[in-house]
Amino acid sequence: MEITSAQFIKSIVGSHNLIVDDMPQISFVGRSNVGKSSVINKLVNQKRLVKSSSTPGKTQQINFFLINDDTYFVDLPGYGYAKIGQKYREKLRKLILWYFISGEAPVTKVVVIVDAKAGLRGFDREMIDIIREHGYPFVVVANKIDKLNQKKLHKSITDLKGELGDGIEVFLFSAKTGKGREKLINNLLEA
Ligand SMILES: Nc1nc2c(ncn2[C@@H]2O[C@H](COP(=O)(O)OP(=O)(O)O)[C@@H](O)[C@H]2O)c(=O)[nH]1
Ligand SMILES: [Mg+2]
Repeated sequence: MEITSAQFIKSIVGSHNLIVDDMPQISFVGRSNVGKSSVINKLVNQKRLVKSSSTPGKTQQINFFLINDDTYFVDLPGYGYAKIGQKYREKLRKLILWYFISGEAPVTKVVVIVDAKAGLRGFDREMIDIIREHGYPFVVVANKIDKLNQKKLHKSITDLKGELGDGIEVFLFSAKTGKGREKLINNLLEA
């Protein structure tokens, strides 16, 4: 499988104008700064399809990108950025949860992006609980593996898999080097 086209469709703020059509949505979630934008850009081989915000945590839109004219990549806001206010954090949290809980969007897979070194954090766990509760298939991408040596990487991934339990696929990835790209694309775009 390969990604041959990727285009920005629209941003939505709040719960209006969600795209609901017959095309599947693959939704990306992750803490602010884990490299969510970089991972999507690397997957589609474009440097700036997803803009990296200069102010982390300030992206409150849900962004829709059309991939290969038949699938959406949905970039949900990053969560957990420490320096934004509690009230705003709560707003983002609600927006993300609403996207999943409303059940309106035809989500076929959720990609939970974590930092390979840091592993799962509080809101990742909450997200995964919600995703599981609603029966959405999901995979975990451990990004920034280029920053770890083999030994540390092995320990991190063992811990991560241990916590996730059997049957959850973990993809090792580096948005910097492109390592893991092909495997992840194959998983996401497989029929
Ligand atoms: N070393 C390394 N840095 C990365 C990687 N992915 C993202 N980054 C860096 O991490 C920072 C946050 O990336 P960004 O994509 O904006 O994260 P987002 O907030 O999750 O969308 C940027 O400085 C990126 O260059 C990676 O795989 N390896
Ligand atoms: Mg981003």
